[in-house]
Amino acid sequence: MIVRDFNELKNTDKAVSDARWTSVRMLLANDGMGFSFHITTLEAGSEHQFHYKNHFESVYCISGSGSITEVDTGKTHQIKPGVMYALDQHDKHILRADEELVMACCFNPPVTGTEVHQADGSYAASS
Ligand code: 9YT
Repeated sequence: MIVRDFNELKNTDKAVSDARWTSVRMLLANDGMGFSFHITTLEAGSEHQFHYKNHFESVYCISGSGSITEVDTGKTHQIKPGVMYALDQHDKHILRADEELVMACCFNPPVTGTEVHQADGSYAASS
């Protein structure tokens, strides 16, 4: 069994930050679960374009409020606690945090922890 505490990991190298978001990686590829599990916090007022071409991702809102826009259709969905979205089509999307958003995220395949966002908003496929 693996048991980890967000409040301990947030002060270690398992906490990764980029422009206006921080993500604590609770599970990574080398944990052998077949998915990675992250708690991502997006700053109030921030906007992010992501496109996980090489991963499926599902995201559950723990706290905060904002919206997600599907770039291909222009459709926007409100995000609030209890809402989940799953990028089952590797959907290119824009995420907006009206208030600070805290999200629980799963990636399949799992991220290794060393990925950085490429210019197109994706993470490279792990080798
Ligand atoms: C909310 C969201 O898309 N989170 C993605 C995960 C985060 N960018 C990370 O852990 O790399």
